[in-house]
Amino acid sequence: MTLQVGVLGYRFMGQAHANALARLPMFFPDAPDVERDVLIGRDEEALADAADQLGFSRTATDWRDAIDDVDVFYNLGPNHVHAEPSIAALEAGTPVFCEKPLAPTLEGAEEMAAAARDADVPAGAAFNYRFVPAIRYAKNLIDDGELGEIHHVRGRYLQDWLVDPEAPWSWRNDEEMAGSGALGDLGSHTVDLARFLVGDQQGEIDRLSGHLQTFVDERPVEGEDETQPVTVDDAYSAQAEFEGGAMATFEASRFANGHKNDHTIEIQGSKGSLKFSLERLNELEVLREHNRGYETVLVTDESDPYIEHWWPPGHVIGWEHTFVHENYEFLTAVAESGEASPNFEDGLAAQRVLDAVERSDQTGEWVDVERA
Ligand code: SOE
Repeated sequence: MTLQVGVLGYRFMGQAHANALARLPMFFPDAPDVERDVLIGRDEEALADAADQLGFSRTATDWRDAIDDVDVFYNLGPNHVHAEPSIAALEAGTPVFCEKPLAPTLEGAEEMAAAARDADVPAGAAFNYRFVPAIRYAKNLIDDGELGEIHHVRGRYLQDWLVDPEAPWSWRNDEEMAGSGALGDLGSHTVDLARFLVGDQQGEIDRLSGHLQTFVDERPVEGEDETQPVTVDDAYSAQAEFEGGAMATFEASRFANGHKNDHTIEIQGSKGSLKFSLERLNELEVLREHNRGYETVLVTDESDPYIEHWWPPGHVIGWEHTFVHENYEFLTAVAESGEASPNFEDGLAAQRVLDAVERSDQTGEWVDVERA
């Protein structure tokens, strides 16, 4: 059976996922067959061009016309269009795959997770960094007890595309459309990785203290003689505690001059430690013995997670491959009527942490992360 896929959104994420769908049959022959069926957007002309370029058979300017007409619905639009179409698709019994953060607000994420619970179909959350082979390798080390009891988690995600005050305004700078800024866009990834890596041992993030900052509060609108207010954070930081007692620090910025897409995570445990950097995503630094220093493990062997599908050992893979892996897992869950992982519950759990950072920033105090 061929899964007909409907995709809302054709810019950055639309391209990343369309590329992944095209690569699947070439590199993952056991993946379900998919057809890039309908591309959904509002601007008819741009949509037609994008459908042509990205290999979709047809277009629709209203998601309502497409959601129960396809086997899978991908919601890759801006954050404020995540909830309504995703909930409607789930109610129509169509599996949904949604970009992160799940919604602009915790309330929206709760509604989406509730719709996913009621629906008997997979609802996947797009945390692509879980699908970096080195991250899977790290998770296996932690699960096998090689790091012992986890004491510290440090995650930071640094970009610098807004450091110029003349950089144009976009929906990512607007609270209504995005929910939050660096916090939701970047922090959601780091929080998800932290949960993914140590959550089985340490449980959820229990409480935290957070801080948000906006450095430039209005920006020019591209091609127009006006500015728009920036109503989200440009950067956030937080210190947190897991239920199991591990301490965490998190940070993200769009003003980290010199850092383009620098996502790092470090974990220290009683028996060992590890360090990962997205800028060197084929490597993992692992410390296995106190005082013996870190060894660099090259995660490019056939035996490493997902690598057998690509090139001979040492022929590195990149950022776009993470999308292929995540599409493979999600579509396999759809074809086998299995569980998506990560799913909307993971999206909601991350959103509870984002919400706690915002509440703590407002009160200036430590706050508890909301519970299920
Ligand atoms: C832009 O800040 C962005 O593209 C995020 O939206 C992505 O989730 C992240 O992977 C890279 O940066």
